[in-house]
Amino acid sequence: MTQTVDAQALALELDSARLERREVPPLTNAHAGLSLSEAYAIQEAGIRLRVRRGEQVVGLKMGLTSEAKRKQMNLDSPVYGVLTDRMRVAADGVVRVGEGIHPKIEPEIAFRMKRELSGKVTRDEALDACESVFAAMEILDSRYRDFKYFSLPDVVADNASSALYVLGTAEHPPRAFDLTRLQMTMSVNGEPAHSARSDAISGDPVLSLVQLCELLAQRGQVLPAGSIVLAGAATVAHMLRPGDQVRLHVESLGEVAVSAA
Ligand code: 0L1
Ligand code: MG
Repeated sequence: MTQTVDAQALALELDSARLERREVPPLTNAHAGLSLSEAYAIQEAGIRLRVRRGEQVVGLKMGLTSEAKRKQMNLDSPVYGVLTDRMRVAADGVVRVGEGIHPKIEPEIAFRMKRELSGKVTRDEALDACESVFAAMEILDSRYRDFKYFSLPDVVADNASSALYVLGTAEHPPRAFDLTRLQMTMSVNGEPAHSARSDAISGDPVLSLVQLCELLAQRGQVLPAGSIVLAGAATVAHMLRPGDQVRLHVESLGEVAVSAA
């Protein structure tokens, strides 16, 4: 497909906004016809910038996997983004709100892959390729003004709003539990803030892996062995404020927490 935008220049625009912690208008304001394929090319150029500065790609995230989330953001289909080692916050660590633009946090389930997965795979094949499953939270931070008035290509170009993530320390064999029926509750300052069952994630978090492989295949890519995959949020995201103590409990998988400063 012909590229009509300068992916490198637009990636630099978003990268500078992230590093300087400032909001920018959605790319589609100036590039109304931005396609999803061009948006992924911008995302890839943005990741290359980070890798050139020493970051290592460690995995992928699926976004917009729950109906609640798609409604919240007024966007209609799942997307993926890339995770690097520097985006990881230690379990029980601190997220500095002032180091982001307008960060939000959301409850997720994550997988560690033991084998590469590519193209069209079945649920069983996806599960067989997983090493472990665990609780996780994603800290999102759109580079766009007000974190909401954007389109699917805008979100994809902005690495699906990735900022940070925190992984639970208890990893479990992927077939140890029915992953569609786990109760997930994210509490803020000791009060339950958002709850859902794990099938709110793509109907089944394992199907997020299946969808991710299909999306990657459209770009001629595979899901590498060793990757961490955030399967997507089960609920809407919570806007982080300094002082927030956020804890996610996932039935059978355990807990993961961070505090905001
Ligand atoms: O992980 C997500 O669901 C985020 C996808 C992008 C939309 C947003 O920024 O909330
Ligand atoms: Mg997410």
